[in-house]
Amino acid sequence: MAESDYTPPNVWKWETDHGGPFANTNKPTAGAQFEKELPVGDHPLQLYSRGTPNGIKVTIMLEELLAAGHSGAEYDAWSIDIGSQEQFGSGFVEINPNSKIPALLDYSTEKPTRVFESGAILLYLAEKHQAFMPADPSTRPEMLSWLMWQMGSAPYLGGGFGHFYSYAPIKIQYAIDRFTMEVKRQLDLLDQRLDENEFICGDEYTIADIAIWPWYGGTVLGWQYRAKDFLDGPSYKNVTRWAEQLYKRPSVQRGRMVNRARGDAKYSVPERHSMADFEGKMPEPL
Ligand SMILES: N[C@@H](CCC(=O)N[C@@H](CS)C(=O)NCC(=O)O)C(=O)O
Repeated sequence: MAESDYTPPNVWKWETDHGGPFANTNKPTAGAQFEKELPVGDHPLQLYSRGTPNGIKVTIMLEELLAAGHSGAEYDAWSIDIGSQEQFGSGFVEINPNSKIPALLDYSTEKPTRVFESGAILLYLAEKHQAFMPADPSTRPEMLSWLMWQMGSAPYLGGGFGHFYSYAPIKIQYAIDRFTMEVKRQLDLLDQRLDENEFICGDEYTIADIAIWPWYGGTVLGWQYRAKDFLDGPSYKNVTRWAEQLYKRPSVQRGRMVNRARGDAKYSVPERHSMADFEGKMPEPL
């Protein structure tokens, strides 16, 4: 392995350009950077998001709730252009001080309720509508365990593997090896789990599946970082079976289209305010 000629200084200093596609987005400080109000639609739930794996967890859940007849889950999905730093506008920061999509505002409560962090939003919606949580309370800790597993693990896949394999301006073998190892360990874990279980929590489809699918399903299906071959995706047969099975669900297909900002326009619904927004659109084929 090549030696690096970098020695960390005693105190790190921020340079405005560290390179890579997120050089303009990332700063070592938090808080609003400019004044900007958010739009508000007619529905009880206002979602401010983007069609990334963390964003589509929530739109899949909302589409599932609506398909299951929970009319209180009607929502407006507004697009936050994270590439243009809209997540640092004052209105968005009021809902999510961490400046990351997705963020939800629920106007059906006495005072509007803000929820940020995709896992918290899934749990909030599941509890509110008593849906996509295990019916048997004794299975609930299993669902919570996998939900928290996803929230803790996906940053290794996204911020670690995806960043160094796909986005970093230089390819660093040490970093790619380290995060590839961990991601393959995670995929092996899921593969073993899905060998004995139809869904993550057994025979019930829950928010644990909805949280895990966009990241790990997206990886074996070849959407995340185009790394299906590099990670030998097809060798994770059970994850692939589960990922394909979930993508047959119309709600998952619709959820993946909402706030999608890249690719062919016929696969994306930039903003969602009603079912009519899906007219003329179709899910991206596998
Ligand atoms: N743990 C957070 C992570 C959210 C997150 O990282 N969102 C990304 C898009 S997937 C984002 O908003 N990035 C913009 C930025 O980092 O400034 C969650 O699950 O909600």
